[in-house]
Amino acid sequence: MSNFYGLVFCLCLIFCISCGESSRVNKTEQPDEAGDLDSETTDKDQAGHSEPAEQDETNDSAEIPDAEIPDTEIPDTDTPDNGTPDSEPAAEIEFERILVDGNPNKPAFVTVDDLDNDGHPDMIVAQYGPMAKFSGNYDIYWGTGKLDEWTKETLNIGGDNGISYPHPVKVADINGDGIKDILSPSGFLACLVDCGNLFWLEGTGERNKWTKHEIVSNMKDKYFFFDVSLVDIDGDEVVDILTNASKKSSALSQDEKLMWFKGIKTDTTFEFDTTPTIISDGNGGPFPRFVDINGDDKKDIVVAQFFNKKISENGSFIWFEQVDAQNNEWNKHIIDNESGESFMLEIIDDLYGDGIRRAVGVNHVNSASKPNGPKEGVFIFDIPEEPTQKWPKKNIATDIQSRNLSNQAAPGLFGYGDITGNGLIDLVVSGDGDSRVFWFEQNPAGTFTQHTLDGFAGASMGAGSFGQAGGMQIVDLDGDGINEIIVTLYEDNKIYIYKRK
Ligand SMILES: [Ca+2]
Ligand SMILES: [Ca+2]
Ligand SMILES: [Ca+2]
Ligand SMILES: [Ca+2]
Repeated sequence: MSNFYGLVFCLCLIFCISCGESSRVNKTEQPDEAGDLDSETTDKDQAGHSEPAEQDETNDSAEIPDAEIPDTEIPDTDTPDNGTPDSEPAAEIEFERILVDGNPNKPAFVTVDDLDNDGHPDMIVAQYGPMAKFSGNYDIYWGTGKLDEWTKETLNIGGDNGISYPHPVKVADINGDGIKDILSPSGFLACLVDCGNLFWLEGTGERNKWTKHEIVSNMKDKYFFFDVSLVDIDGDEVVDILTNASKKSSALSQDEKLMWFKGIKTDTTFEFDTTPTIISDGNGGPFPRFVDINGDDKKDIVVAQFFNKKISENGSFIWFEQVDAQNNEWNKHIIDNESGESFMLEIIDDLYGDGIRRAVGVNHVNSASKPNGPKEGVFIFDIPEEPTQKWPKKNIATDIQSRNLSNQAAPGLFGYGDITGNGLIDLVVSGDGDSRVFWFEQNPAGTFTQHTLDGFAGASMGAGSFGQAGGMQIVDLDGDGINEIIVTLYEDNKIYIYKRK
């Protein structure tokens, strides 16, 4: 571990020395490094050019996450129309690709927040580290207001900064003392070294100095945490943690447990209960969201299910209606059970600019290895008047297919926001098992057109591949009123920002 910390420190030095150089590289468009960006940002269909993916046993191939395709055949009711869109987008959008870090530590996720309150957004990047080491870390990229200038510093969690599979942090003033704090979930898959951990870092007011508070350390029975929400579950006006513990210690042993940890505050102290309240033992998913679905002023929980062995029975996308959170009473409802294993579901108010709330979800399947299974999809759900009924959906993906590798599935993480500046929400979607990153342009309202942001189909894992990408944040990083897109590449080990030309 200490050697690993030394290695990270060395990389920091190299990065800072090369900051100026990397910005010059971007401006002069080095083809070897960046490829021909202009050609990559056109919306041509590249599926016809894909080469068979090669299985590389020796590669670092941590998947995000691992796919288990159901053995039962599920009727494919959502086969997308593979024809060309009815209308071409009004104007072709091109992007400049800016290299933030050409040698990070296998980045998987990013959280954006102005951590030091200097007016410049900072990026906190969850880095898995090389697969063989089973140890990652968080790096802060301190913002300067310029897209090509960031100062990298390892998040100082005290002593040994190694974390097994760190996942995206949440930044908030958790204890209410006016200073920002950080909450970290971590752990993944077989948990060979360390399994699920939850801790929060209490801000001291000094830059990158924190007091660490453990909540869960090396969770028993090999459960791990993907995502956390800081929300008040029980309505006592003290923040709690909503999360989900997933398990996949072997193909036969996987599970989801939806749970929350109560925040306990006195006049002088704040802590989280270290014993969770289990909302569901057996149903849940990586990214639960706390939002009132049925309009009764009690917030409910929506989630995409992944580590569940009976998805077609238990639901690809589900919600838990809050009956009485204080007494832990919730009713499960199935949104859709025909999409296979699924990754994320976001409730988005005013998605089409018409004031109506809808939902966007992605599944996480492999139709190359399971041609009769569900098709890879990006779904828009209408929320019915009576949301306990199934939610009608349409698949807006026209060209996503996982590489034909047993541990891969598509698509993956997505983000939403206005990319083009027309006031309508667009999407950025990691292909994950598909080795491209996509964006979905909304124009006109309610119509999405899929584009490849970067990468090419069928890329082998490793250098140059946009597979297993994370980030997927749409955010204005330089304060010019135009949103950028952050993409972290696990396979290619790069961090990029895409700026609209
Ligand atoms: Ca800052
Ligand atoms: Ca605080
Ligand atoms: Ca509470
Ligand atoms: Ca901007």
